[in-house]
Order: sequence, then C-alpha cells, then structure tokens
Amino acid sequence: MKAMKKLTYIFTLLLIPVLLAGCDSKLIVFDPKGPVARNLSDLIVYSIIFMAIIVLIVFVLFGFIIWKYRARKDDGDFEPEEEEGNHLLEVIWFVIPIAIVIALMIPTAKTIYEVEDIPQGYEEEEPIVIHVTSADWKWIFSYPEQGIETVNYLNIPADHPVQFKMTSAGTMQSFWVPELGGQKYTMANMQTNLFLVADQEGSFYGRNTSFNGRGYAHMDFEVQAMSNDDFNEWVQDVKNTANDLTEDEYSELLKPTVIGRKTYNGTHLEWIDHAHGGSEQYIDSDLYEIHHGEEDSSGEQEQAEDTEQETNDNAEQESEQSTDSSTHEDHSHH
Ligand SMILES: [Cu+2]
Repeated sequence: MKAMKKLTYIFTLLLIPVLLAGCDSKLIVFDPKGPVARNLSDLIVYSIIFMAIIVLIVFVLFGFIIWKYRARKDDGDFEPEEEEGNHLLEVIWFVIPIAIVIALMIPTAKTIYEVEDIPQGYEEEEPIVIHVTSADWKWIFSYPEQGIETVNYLNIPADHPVQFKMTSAGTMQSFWVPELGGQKYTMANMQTNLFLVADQEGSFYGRNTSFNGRGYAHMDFEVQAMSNDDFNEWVQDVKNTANDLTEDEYSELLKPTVIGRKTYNGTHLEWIDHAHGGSEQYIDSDLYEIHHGEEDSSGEQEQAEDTEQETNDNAEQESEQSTDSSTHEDHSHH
C-alpha cells in the first residue's frame, strides 16, 4: 500500500511538466480565464490523472506477473493445475471497471450540465446578450441591447455573464474561445446558446474550429474583457463615431472574403436573424465556385484568388445579388 502511494506520488510529479506547459505555451485550454473554462480544464486534468494512474497500475502488474511467472530452467516439466472459475476474481474484475466508469462518468455528466447554464456565482446577474453570426470567413457580433455590431472582434465586460445566441449565415462553423469555455457549432436557420464569463480583464484568442474552406485558417477573432466603465465608454464611442450598418453593406460582408475588423452602428438583426430562416437569400453560391482544368479559368479564377486577400471593399459583383433558388425550408439533419 505504501509502495502504491509512492508510485502515485511519483507519477503525479511526472505529469506536472505536462500540466504546467499550459502557462507559457499554446495549451491555453489549461490556462482558463473564466469559470466555464476552469470547469472544463479541471475535468480534463482529473480524467488524465485518473486514467494515468490506472495505466500505471496495469503496466506495473503486467511487468510483475511476466517476471514472476517466467519460465525457468529448473521448472522441469511443470504443469499448472487446471482451474475452472473463481468467484472472488470474477467479482473483482467486474467491479473495478464499473467503478472506473462511474468515477469518470459522474464528474463528466455534472460538468456537461453545468457549462450549459449561467456559470456558478453569476446566476443573480442579468447576462448581456450578444448574437454571434458566423459567415465565410468572418465573425459578426451583434449587441442588440447596445445597438452596435462588430466584425472579427468582441468586447465584453469582465466578471459579468455573457449569453451568446449563435447562428451561421451559411456553412457550419464552430465558435471557440479556449480560455473562456468549450466550442460550440453555429448553423444556419437555427440557434445554439452558450454562456461565458471572463472573470478577469484581458485579451483572449477565439477561432473557428470547423473546417469551412479556403479562408478557414484566417477565421479568428479577439475577445477583449474590460471593466464595466470601459465597456460602456466603448459602446458610447461606437455609437458616436461608427458608420451605420446598411443592408447593402451587410450583404457585402457576407460574401466569402477574409476581412479585418469592422465596427458599425446598428445591427443586422433589424432585418435578418439567420437563426430563424432567410439565410439562403444572402448567400451567393456562385462566389464559391472553383474551376478545375484549363478551359474556363480566366475571370473566375482571379476572383477566387481575390477572396483570399484582405478587405476588398469595392463591390465588383454588385449585380450578382443572386439568390440560391433551392431554398430549403426544412432542416432535416437534426
Ligand atoms: Cu443545423
């Protein structure tokens, strides 16, 4: 028993470099900056240590048994006794795996339910609502209460719950801010919900984790958690200085391009909420066409390359506000 304790201790020590790596490398999942991410990282650490201990025990037993029951020269023609069934052993090797599964399942189920709700300790506060609309290849954030909209960056008040109402204008994407919480998919014509809290001020990295074509690698954004005063000041600033978001400008935004940050007065929710249908008429499927072979490469090929470049504000294909005729009302894959 004492040896076991020692082994556990040594193994935990061996794991420390792996776990600490989160602090100064890219393993930001292990460097949580809010209760949701902390909950998830605790579960991951618990599961890794728990399973590592089991693996260690199995390998130690394996080595020991191979060594103890090895064939020896002086064995002669030793024949082991025939054995049939052993109740004690059978009970042991059924009970132990069941106990392992329960020990992993209970904390996992608990965490899964916890991260779906307003984080613990923040239930009393009214969450600020931010609509997330993902498009190829940018993130659009609408603040209906504040009446402003941003592209590719997100400012939130620190130490305050945020409710994200997420959808997609076209293909499926996944919203992930590893330092604040887990990832969640965004899909056209439906809404997914996510609660996050940053319990400290700072800048956090966010990105899409669901591959969606050429601009995928560029589809990231910054989350800036700031004090309440700074946040309100920023909102006021935007309202005073930013351009109004027009429907034309918005249609332009939804073209498959990689662009930088943008800030607008007003939100697109005033005329379209992609969570509740209507996405199709904003998606120009012609812009996605990739031409293979030599025959008709000229114009389109260039255009495909254009979309890779940074902001391409002037609309070349204004006329092509084509609508995808195959409007699928039914969303049957759920
Ligand atoms: Cu869906």
